Amino acid sequence: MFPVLYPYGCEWRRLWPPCRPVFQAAPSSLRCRHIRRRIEELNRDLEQVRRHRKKQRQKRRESSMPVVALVGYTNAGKSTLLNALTGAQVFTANQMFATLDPTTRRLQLPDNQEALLTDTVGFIRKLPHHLVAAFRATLEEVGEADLLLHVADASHDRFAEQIEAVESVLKDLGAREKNTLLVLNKIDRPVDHQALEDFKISCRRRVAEVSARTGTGLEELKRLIARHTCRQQRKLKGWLPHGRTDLVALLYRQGVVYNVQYAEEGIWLEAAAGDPLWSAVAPLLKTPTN
Ligand SMILES: Nc1nc2c(ncn2[C@@H]2O[C@H](COP(=O)(O)OP(=O)(O)OP(=O)(O)O)[C@@H](O)[C@H]2O)c(=O)[nH]1
Ligand SMILES: [Mg+2]
Repeated sequence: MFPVLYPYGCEWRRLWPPCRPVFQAAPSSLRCRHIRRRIEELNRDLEQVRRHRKKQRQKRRESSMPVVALVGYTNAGKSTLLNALTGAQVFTANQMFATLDPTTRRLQLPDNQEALLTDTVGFIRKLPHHLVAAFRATLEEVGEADLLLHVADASHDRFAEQIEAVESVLKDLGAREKNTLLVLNKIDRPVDHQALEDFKISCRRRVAEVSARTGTGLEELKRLIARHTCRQQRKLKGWLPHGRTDLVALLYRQGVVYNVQYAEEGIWLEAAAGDPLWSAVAPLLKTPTN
């Protein structure tokens, strides 16, 4: 059974009480043919979007930069935080589901580290099914991320319930055990300090308190992200051949460099990097023999 179609571009809820369906007057065979054609077109479009996203994810993997995904209840301030951290200009609004398409931006971290920061569709307790397709992209982003930044609205009187709801969705996605950092946002607004303190004691994990609007706590948040993403990286220690300063430059940009010394034997390197940069450098390293 095909659904009734309403005029293109109209969101039916805005048109309530119901407007007249476009195809109401058309003969049923014509209606079916048109609907089938439209479904085929939409499926083709969706397939193209999927292919494009797959390519983007592939590129990200190759770049070896850690991927950080912003997750959280709708309206928690994820997109505002993405904008504040990266200087992006993603659409934000005081409404549910302002974001329907994940956006990724480069994030500059302390110690010359870089990461990719991805926005996602907000979670809620029960997802309306016209949003399931948009949400699928979020699931893919969550699955690929090295670190999840769980953003919560600390000024909301039900912030603890919202955090719980998001954690339950993450559990359903099998992402509960992922490396996650809880970010309590909107601390510039009046908050229930007692409830917040109680929550922090009961949740027993590292929490960052920030205001994406005023910038409070963002530098500390970047340091925490750097530390968390660094854990994903494997250590490199040894002598690189003389000519490979290109790899040193790459490690400065995409990994963490602890020590570099240029000597007669080559370039002494102590660093950390994620795959595939680690795989590119490690075979070239000569480890010291005692
Ligand atoms: N006062 C205050 N308002 C904020 C802060 N961060 C975000 N907001 C506001 O909260 C509202 C929601 O922000 P968004 O960034 O769109 O929230 P989101 O989590 O991306 O929402 P969805 O995309 O719908 O899931 C907007 O009106 C923002 O201006 C903050 O730190 N302080
Ligand atoms: Mg958003």
